[in-house]
Amino acid sequence: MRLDVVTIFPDYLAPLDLSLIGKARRDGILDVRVHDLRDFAHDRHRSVDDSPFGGGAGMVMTPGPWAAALDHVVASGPTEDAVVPHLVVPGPGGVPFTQALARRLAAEPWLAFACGRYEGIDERVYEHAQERMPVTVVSLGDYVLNGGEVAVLAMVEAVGRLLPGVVGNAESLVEESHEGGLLEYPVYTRPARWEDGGILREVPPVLLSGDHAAIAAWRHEQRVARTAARRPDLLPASATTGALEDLDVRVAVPADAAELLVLQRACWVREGLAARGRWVVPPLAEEHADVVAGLGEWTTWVARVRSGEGAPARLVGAVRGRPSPGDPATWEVGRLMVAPDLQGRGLGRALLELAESHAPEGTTGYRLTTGVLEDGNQRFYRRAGYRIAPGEPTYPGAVDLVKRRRR
Ligand code: JD8
Repeated sequence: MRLDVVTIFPDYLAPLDLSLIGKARRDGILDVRVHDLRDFAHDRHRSVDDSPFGGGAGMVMTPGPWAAALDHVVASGPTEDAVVPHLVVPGPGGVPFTQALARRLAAEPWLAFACGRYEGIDERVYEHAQERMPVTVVSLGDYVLNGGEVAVLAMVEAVGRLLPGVVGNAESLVEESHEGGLLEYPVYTRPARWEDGGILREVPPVLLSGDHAAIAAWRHEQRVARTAARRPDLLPASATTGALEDLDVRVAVPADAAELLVLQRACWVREGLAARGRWVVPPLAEEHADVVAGLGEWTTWVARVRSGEGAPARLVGAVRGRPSPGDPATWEVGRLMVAPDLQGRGLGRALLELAESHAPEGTTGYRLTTGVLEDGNQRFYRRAGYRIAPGEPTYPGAVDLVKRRRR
């Protein structure tokens, strides 16, 4: 793969001489060429910036040197596999740089990187470049750097290490974070028993067992737990879809009431807004004491993400059930809630089935209530076999749904 980098700070890219990327260059796997933008600035001061049109702080990089530098790079090709490079321009407003993007770029024979500085590069340079080669503006992350060089160092390493022959055992590329969505498992090496200033720290025994199946299972569990604790947004659907075993599900106790109150307010706020004061939405009208009282009148289950080291286990879902006060053959289900950021992954369905499964012998049907304006919820319950109940709903602004219990 050929990589060209244009910058006003060539020394910033010196780390690419080191370690695996440095070796890959010496092994001819990577052909990295760094160009000094000032070599393409031909005024007395070799200036590459000027004050911004329209005013404002800082300076903007002028188009002339950039156009000349990029044309020089293109003209110094083609490589045997590409006529022009794919130009990657780091910028805080770019598309997020991810492992998936790194994999896509690693499949390209020729990449060029334009490192901006100051307040950025004159916008016409992007037009100039787009007329000659593919251009992608890429951001390393949602924070502000002073220039593109650091981003290029990270991108070249993330892309370069994916090329065959760069990382010794390609096997290790497989089980990494962001490959397959789960974070990596904790790693240990000798000594198995570490004397740390009077504290004996031991390696998890399973890792010393030689039982590879048990080790693989433990490592997967650690990856799910860590991901759930640190990056629930990465959790593949499978991790929360119906897979309650990935979660810590228990019968709620008064100590859970505070978090339950927070979760129910978060899950019913949209319904509350829709009501616009026309009716009371009970979960929003409750205080902590009401939630505690509810734990006495219903059996409530809480689902927590089994968190990794030390991180508190997050309450991500709940549901409750009880024999209907007026008709014990009917099992009432209520307060089904899933943290808004985890909805749509099947956890709600799993919790509904959990509550239904606890209906006692003799139960002939289920009954629950949801918001009359909550079309999504009503569709969800219909998909679970519920139908609108005849007659007046349990409370204003609601609709009751019932389902016969199948034997
Ligand atoms: C390129 C100039 C500095 C940015 C005024 C600060 C990437 N994730 C990222 N954060 N910041 C950058 C980045 C910042 C750059 C340049 C990349 C060129 N600056 C500018 C706009 C606000 N100064 C980045 N990738």
